[in-house]
Amino acid sequence: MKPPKNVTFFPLFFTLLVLPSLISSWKKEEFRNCEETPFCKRSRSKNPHSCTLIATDVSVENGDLVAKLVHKSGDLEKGSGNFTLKHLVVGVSVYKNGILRLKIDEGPNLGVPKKRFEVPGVVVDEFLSGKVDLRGVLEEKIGDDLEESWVFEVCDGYEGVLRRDPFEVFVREKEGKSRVLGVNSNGLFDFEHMKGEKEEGEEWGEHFRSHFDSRPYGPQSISFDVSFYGADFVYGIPEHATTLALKPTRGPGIEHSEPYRLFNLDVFEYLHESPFGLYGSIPFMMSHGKDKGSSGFFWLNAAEMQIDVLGSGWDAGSDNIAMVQSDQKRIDTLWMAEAGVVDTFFFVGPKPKDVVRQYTSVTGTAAMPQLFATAYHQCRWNYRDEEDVYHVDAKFDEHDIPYDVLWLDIEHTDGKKYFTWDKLLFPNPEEMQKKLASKGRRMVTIVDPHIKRDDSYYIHKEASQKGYYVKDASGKDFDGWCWPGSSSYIDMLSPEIRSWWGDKFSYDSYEGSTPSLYIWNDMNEPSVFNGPEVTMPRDALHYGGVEHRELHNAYGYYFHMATSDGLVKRGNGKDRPFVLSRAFFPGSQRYGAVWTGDNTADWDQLRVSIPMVLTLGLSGISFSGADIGGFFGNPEPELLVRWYQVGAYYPFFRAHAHHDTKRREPWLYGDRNTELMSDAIHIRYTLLPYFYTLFREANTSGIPVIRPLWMEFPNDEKTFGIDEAFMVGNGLLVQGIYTARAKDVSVYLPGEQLWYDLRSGTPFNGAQTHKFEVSEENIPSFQRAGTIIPRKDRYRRSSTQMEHDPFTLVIALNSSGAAEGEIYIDDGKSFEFKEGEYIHRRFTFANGKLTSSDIGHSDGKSTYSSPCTLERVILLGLSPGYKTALIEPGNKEVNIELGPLRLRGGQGAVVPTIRKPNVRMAEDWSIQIS
Ligand code: NBV
Repeated sequence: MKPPKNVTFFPLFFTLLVLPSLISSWKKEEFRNCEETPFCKRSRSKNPHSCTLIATDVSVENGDLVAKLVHKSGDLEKGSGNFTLKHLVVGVSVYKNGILRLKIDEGPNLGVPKKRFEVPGVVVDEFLSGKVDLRGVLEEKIGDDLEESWVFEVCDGYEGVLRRDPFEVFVREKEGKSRVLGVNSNGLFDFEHMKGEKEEGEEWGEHFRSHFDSRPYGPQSISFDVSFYGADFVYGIPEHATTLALKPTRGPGIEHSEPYRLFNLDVFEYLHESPFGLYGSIPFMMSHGKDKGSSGFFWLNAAEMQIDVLGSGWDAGSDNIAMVQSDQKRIDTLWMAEAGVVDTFFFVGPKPKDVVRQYTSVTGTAAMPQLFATAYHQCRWNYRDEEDVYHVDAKFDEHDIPYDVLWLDIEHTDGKKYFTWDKLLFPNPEEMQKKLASKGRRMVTIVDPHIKRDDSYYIHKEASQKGYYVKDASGKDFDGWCWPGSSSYIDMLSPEIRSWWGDKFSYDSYEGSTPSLYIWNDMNEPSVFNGPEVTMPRDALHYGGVEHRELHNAYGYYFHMATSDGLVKRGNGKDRPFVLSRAFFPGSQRYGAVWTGDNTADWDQLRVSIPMVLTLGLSGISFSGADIGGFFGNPEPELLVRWYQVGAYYPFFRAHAHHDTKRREPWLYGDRNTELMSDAIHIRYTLLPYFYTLFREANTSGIPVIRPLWMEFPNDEKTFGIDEAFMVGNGLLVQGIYTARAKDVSVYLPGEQLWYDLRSGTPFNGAQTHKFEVSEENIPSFQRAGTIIPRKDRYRRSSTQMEHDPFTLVIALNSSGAAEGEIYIDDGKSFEFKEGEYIHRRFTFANGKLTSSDIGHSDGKSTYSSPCTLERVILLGLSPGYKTALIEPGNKEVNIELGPLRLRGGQGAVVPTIRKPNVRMAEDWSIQIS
């Protein structure tokens, strides 16, 4: 969306009245395609083996392998002016747990006009301290090569190879030497080095529509191919609204496809099936295949990137003599970036979860959210005023629907000046927050990075005086149009500026804020209405002379980081922050949640939300969701209900809508629909203990809360292409309904074990596709035999009010009559869990005995105390004949009865139940049935 050109006056009412009418669906021509992006066009037109680089002067330095890359003929290139780049510098290092890092940059001190940008603050310190000195380095001839290459150990079972001529870096299995992952196996590597001065007549600037990019350092792109060996599919590189398994973008039969673009953009009404880049970018891809399992590749680079997935036969006719063992199946990909350096990470897997663990060991695992944040959020642009807030809050109670957070969008501010309140609409913000807090509810306000250029606005005054804004190419504060009109953007690259920004969240500074207020970062791509492609010009300048083109994709990440750190500071480091961000980058998982932006109220967008959230999850960002109901447009009631039923399983569960849409709180569509939406929300609350345990798993291991089926069943080929069904943890399989008036749906249940319908308890065979009748009441969901799922079955107003409620365990027995599961409990808000203040227990059921034992505390003792007890055990798949249960400690015997399954949205099935064991969740106990 763009405001009219030459607007010099941008009054407030313009924002509200005129802008919405300018908003229309996605305008392709407003955004660059590959053809219009010189580096992309150039890289894409390269032929296999056009790279003539060889690695020379190889040596081991400080435990790394170091080499120079030169053309066979000598120097790299004759530069213009007085500058000749002789070589590129290659560094190969190895880190714990099977990770190889490959860095390539311009050689030092050869007259390069500017040091290329390396993205700070993404790779975590723990990873860096896990560097290992290269072991087992030896020379070996690869294939028919004339010269020797260098081989070294990566980890047990895998070795790395730095091939000299032709230059290539790959990882292979030690035994059998078959390859896993490689860079430049097709010889597409290219590195445009910066030049000194322009030659006569040379033009480096670029035009796009009415915008001009001065490109003061000329072209500086990098591209190379990456091959995933043994792969059937590749996944990852969010954010795109498309399938989970990435479709090829080039190759026989594929015409006019764009590469997958990674360039953070505020895209209006995005399409549900497109390789176009959306709000966030994670240059991480993983492969999966039957033969080799999974491997992964990550390029730490914040410049615009374009990635081609090359379909088989893409190189036909190009004389691409395989540099690789020809019998190895593989998927080739081409990675192209406008600037930056090569800083890449190879992950050997071999299981999907290993790759995710390896990737998150580099960029960090997900932050542990507060419990309230994992519950239901109610949002809309905008809840008008305090009265509206109280009304919505009361209606939830009237309809017995729980919710935890009420959100305020941009209209709550005084003229889109963040950290302020519209005094007429919100005269008593503190009181309002306190009233909601008394029911255990929180509020969220929006804080965007564009700052109104208004001298009476304290943020603007300070930022301009201190020089904290991003500068334009001429060195003046960059001035762009956004919601408040003329705006400048805080330079989030600087740690000093981030810290200043963080201080703005202190209770003293942010007037009207209380401890129950949390934050939403929107428009942080950054969105600039009158900028090229609705963002900041690439030649804008950041702290340290970094050009915007070099860090564009990380701008929103630093903003998210600064906000999240600010919330930690305001509470003296005691409370976990909650910040939702629209833009993201690798590492964003450490700072909070993200959502999939401005989707539309239609069925296709409901469907695509699942692969989008799954992709974010396997790329480290577990805490994500899509706007329930669709942001733009008015969902028909059936769509809204189905959206709640699927959305109840999104890790981030929030309803949201554009201000032009009809109000759509869950009680506005008639009693039946209210009941259905309420059921869906209740399911989430019932399963909160399970979700919270999964959030902890994501926090410790990086494994996402919701997962593709193949992550749990990596050997089952039938799961590799599935993205309409998903796993919640390892225990639940959920299938969405994505069409109107659906009568039946086919669901593939993987694995050899049974699956129990979540509401009826009916068992279904695994390794089969079942056709299920579809009811309006719920969407197909199943518990996997062999798992134990913790629930809380009492209905309250908010998650906070459930804190001391007792638990239910649902045991789904496998064919050996066994099952296991976990529960994680802590205070739900502080960081004390980091000091061991939590309960983490494993439940094991075997030989008729259920036992609870501590995990995660080395001394076997939990220091966190909780009064919570176990009120019910449900046994699915129990053979007949069991009558009693003996509970220890206490030597108490109770009968096994038939009791209701008690999940809302079901028909009241009855199942074997042990009532009131009343043991404490924090303690060791056992229940023996006979
Ligand atoms: O702040 C207004 C909206 C917000 O509701 C939405 O969630 C964001 O994605 N925001 C975008 C700006 C304008 C959208 C048309």
